[in-house]
Amino acid sequence: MKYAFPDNFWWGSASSALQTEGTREGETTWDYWFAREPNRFHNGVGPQHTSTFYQHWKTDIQLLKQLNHNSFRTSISWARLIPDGIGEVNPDAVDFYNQVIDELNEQGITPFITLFHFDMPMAMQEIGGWENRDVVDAYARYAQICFELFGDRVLHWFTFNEPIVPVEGGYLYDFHYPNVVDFRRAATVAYHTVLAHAKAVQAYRAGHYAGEIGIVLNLTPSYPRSWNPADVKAAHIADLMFNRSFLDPVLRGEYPADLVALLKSYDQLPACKPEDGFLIAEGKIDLLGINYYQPRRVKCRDSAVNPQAPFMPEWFFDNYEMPGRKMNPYRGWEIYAPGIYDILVNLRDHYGNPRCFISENGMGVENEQRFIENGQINDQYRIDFISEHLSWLHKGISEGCNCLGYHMWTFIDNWSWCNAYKNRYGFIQLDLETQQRTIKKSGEWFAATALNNSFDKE
Ligand code: BGP
Repeated sequence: MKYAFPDNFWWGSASSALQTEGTREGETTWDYWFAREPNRFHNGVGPQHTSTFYQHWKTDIQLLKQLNHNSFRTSISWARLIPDGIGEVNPDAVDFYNQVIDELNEQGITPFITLFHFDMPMAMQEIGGWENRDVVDAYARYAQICFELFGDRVLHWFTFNEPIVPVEGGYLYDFHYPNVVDFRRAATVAYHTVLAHAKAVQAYRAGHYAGEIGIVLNLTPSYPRSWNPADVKAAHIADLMFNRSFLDPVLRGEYPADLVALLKSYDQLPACKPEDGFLIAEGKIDLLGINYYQPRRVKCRDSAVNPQAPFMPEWFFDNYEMPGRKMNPYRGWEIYAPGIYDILVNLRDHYGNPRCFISENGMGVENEQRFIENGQINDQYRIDFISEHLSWLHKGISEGCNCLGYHMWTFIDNWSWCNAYKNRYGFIQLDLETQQRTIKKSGEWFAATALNNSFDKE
């Protein structure tokens, strides 16, 4: 069967500043943490060893072109642009981002720019990070500076990438700095991130810039083990905590009442100011980026909660291992392509069918060298993964969902936070020793699909 996509469908990929650029003036939480606990990073490889985009941006953009990208998302590094977070703008950073943006536009590749992709300037973390409302204001100033500097040529802005991940990693589950385990502080961080998002949207609207502004959320559809009411309730609470805590404010301009009531009953609500509600209502977006990697399967808890243990989302559900699920064993994530369709249908039916696109989807695989044939990685598994997801996305579009594009994670194999270079996601293989780039078979497949605006699949 032929799967054809609407005209002007966005074909591209995503990356982020910290994971690709390398060499940087401003310190981030990642640099700080790596210097203290290198053992937390796979093979002790830290954020200075990335795919050298700062040096190779021009040839890398040529490669994007070869992959027939018509759009590409990356982020601006707040710490590079304003090394102490709040002070002077670094002119070298302005030059760098101007060159990248201009070159993308010249090559016919529309730049999609994220303002914050997990890379908190250390100077901002030192004053409390997202727990401090001064950091919210500093971020709003940074966002406004970006709009002024680049807003004439960047028409698609994203305030945050996966804002729940620093909440989970840094304040609940110990996989980002500052390695706190405290739900109330996590809720404060999440809440202040929403305020920061809303302030950036407000500034963007006030400046009457030419483009649109949105956010990128990692949506994990929450599937109950069964239709038993106890399982359904567990899935509902997981959905409130992990999806709707950001989805509702940015699309509806308010939090779900039952999430607020639940947290209130456990005394976990952050401190709110009366004017916050108006601000959040002004944070409604033009465009939603959806990162989809895996579903969340849950069931009602098997055991009673230990009241001495820290309050956690898992007080309300157990994770459920569905028999027969298909796994990506390298990342430990379930592969479930229909999830992409379920997300789009949920947005269509419950959120007014917003303009949206898949801003990340992908498959990280370890030791891909074993698949080299005639000098090229034959990653047929990645082609199968993409085409399967695209076929479900196609079904969503054919049923009226407002999905405008598909971006893969990622372009060139890059540095993946604590996993460093363990799993490779790229269309292009990176040789870590020589920094040589070689297009994988999936890159060729994607280039053809983008060129034809369609692909064939049985
Ligand atoms: C997303 C992030 C990316 C990227 C990707 C792959 O959550 O937006 O930055 O890293 O996941 O995940 P990982 O690198 O953890 O394997």
